[in-house]
Order: sequence, then structure tokens, then C-alpha cells
Amino acid sequence: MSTHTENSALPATTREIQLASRPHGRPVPDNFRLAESPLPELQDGQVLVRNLFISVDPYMRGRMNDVKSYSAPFVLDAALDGGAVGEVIASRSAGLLVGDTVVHALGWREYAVLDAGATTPARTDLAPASAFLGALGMTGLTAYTGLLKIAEFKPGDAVFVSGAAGAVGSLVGQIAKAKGASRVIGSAGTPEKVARLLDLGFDAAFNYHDGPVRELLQQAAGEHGIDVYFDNVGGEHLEAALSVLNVGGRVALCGAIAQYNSTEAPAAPRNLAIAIGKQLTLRGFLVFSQQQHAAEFAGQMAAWLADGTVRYDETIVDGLENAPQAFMDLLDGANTGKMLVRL
Ligand code: NAP
Ligand code: FER
Repeated sequence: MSTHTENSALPATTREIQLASRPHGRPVPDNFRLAESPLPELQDGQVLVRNLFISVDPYMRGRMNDVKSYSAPFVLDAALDGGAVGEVIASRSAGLLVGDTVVHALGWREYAVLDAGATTPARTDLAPASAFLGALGMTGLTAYTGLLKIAEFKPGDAVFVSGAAGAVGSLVGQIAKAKGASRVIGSAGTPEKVARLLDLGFDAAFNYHDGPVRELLQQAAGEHGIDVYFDNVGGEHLEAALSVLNVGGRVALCGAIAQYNSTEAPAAPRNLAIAIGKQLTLRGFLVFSQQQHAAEFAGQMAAWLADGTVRYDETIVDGLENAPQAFMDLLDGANTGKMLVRL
């Protein structure tokens, strides 16, 4: 293969972001390192992909800690990994052609060599490549399954979602509206984000910096209360939701970003016992265990995007060298919609 003249321009190395040290609390630039590593030679059944966009996601903060969880911790002095979408630039697989766009799990680098089976084709006739890391990707599947399968949303429910201007949250609110929610309330961290939520069709939204979350939520919910809480934040948000939820309410525990950088145990929720009298259901979930709904989700979301029922925002940072800063900024709320790095 290496003797083919058409391949002589193919890269032999890739720039990548490595984990240089494990963050204590908030990540800092010194936790990351830009490095250049050799690419393995392409084997039968493999493709070489040039990444177009790489994803930075809150769950990556957990994988930077050396603790056992649903997936292995990132390895020190090795490239980080994560979602990416790219273009096949060399193929030794019958199923993939040069020029195809694929989604895969070797992000945080410019080029990747992968088994064809470790990639998923991105239907770029339906949406731009970046959408397959957001609304049509893992993020969208999280919103869709968390609301509809985990919280068992039904038409007429009043829904509250935290982290509402983020990638998952903004989709949760719009899916709830599309499916017949009586009311959708969102919380976010800036006035601009709150305004954007109202634009996107949320019935009410508040800035959680404006006061105690319980009071802000109570005001936004009014006499209706809430039937479903989609929790992206944990802590004080979860405590507030438990207090405002109606009898028989359901909570999808999706994330707890308020505590990802903290070095102490969270102070809230202090009112979990309310769940007994209100007969609440609180259910944690991982999107990776929801793949059985992927086809239903993809068809439905593509239709919603095509007819404008669902819209999505992206915050795009250019250049692999800026990926660590993009990740740190994501945890600090610099993004509206999906945070992505364009290469
Ligand atoms: P995102 O919401 O687009 O970005 C993270 C947002 O969190 C920031 O923009 C920031 O917005 C907010 N935030 C940061 N610190 C906060 C705090 N102390 N209190 C309240 N909000 C805070 O990220 P995403 O990818 O859509 O993920 C959202 C949540 O879903 C995360 O908790 C993530 O871990 C979880 N998730 C879970 C699964 C699963 O399988 N269970 C899959 C994907 C994502 P503000 O400006 O509003 O603060
Ligand atoms: C996430 C937050 C937390 C996520 C997974 C987890 C896939 C799981 C944490 C654990 O197992 O401790 O956003 O996304």
C-alpha cells in the first residue's frame, strides 16, 4: 500500500492531545499536552480518517480521574479519546470509500486509523457533518431516550430541564414541546442563554445565578408544578426539582455537572426523602445502553430537523491546539448548544 503513488501524500503521523496529568478540581492547561505520534500502517479492513470535528463533552472530566466507572479512565501520557467525525482519506475496506464521512471514537487527534467496523457512516445528505456529534449523534440520543424512555414522558406533562441551553438540554426542551408537553421550563447560566431558550419555544426560563433555584423554579412552574425533571446539573437544581415535582413525578438523572470539578462531597440534595411521599421515580441512565433506540431516534430527529421542529446551536472552536481550552470552557459554560472543535 505504501508504494502506491496516490498514497504518497498520506500522513505518517498525527498531532494529538494527550493527558499530561490528572486535574485536581478544575482542569488547567498543564493537564494537557499537544504531541505528535506515528500512525499505524493501514491493515486490511481499516480506514485512515482525517477528522473534521472533534467533540468535547462533560463526561470526559470524569474519565480524567483515576477512578473505576462505566468506562476506563484516560491513560496518562497517551492521547485522549472521544467522539469525532471525519473524512475517509484512505481505505482498505470494501465497505468504505475515500470521501465517505464517518463518526468514530478516536477524537482529540487530527488523523486516526480505525477498523471500518469501529466507524458509523454519517448521512451528510441529511445534515452537516458536525450534527452527527450533536443533535443527530450521542447528544441527541441522550436527550431523546432520557426524556422519552427513562423519564417516560407523556403528552400533557410539565417538564423542567437544567443545563437547558447546552447540547442535551436544548434538545430535551424542544423534544418535549414537539411531543405535547403542557409546559417546558429551562434553566441556564446567562441572560443570553435564557433569551435563547424562549426563542427555541420554551414556555419559561430562568438564570440560576439570579437567586435560590427552588424559588426561581417555583415561580416558573407556578400552580402547574412539574411532572418530569431532566437533570443535567445535580446539587441545588436536583433539590429544587424534588421540592417542586408533582406526585408521581419522574426524574431522568442524566448528569451532575455542578459537581464534576468539585473536590468535596456535594451539599445537596438534602430533601431526597420527599421522593417517598410524592412517590417519585428517579432513574439514572447511560446513553451507551440506549443503542436499541438509535434507529427510531435517527429517523425522528432527521424529520424534526428537516421541518424545523427542532433547531440546534453549536459553539465552534478552531484548531486541535485549542481543544483543551474548549473543554475547559465547556465546563465553565462558554458554550451555547454543542461545543465542538473544528480541525
Ligand atoms: P452542555 O450542557 O452543552 O455543556 C455543559 C453546560 O453545563 C455548560 O454550558 C454550563 O452552562 C453548564 N454548567 C456548568 N457548570 C454548571 C453548574 N455548576 N451549574 C449549572 N450548570 C452548569 O453539555 P452536554 O454535553 O449537553 O451535557 C449535559 C449534561 O448531560 C452533562 O451533565 C453531561 O454529563 C450529561 N450527559 C450524560 C449522558 C449520559 O449518558 N447519561 C450523555 C451525555 C451527556 P450554564 O451557562 O448554563 O452554566
Ligand atoms: C456523563 C456523566 C457521567 C456520562 C457518563 C457519566 C456518558 C457516568 C459516570 C460514572 O459512571 O461514574 O455525561 O456520559
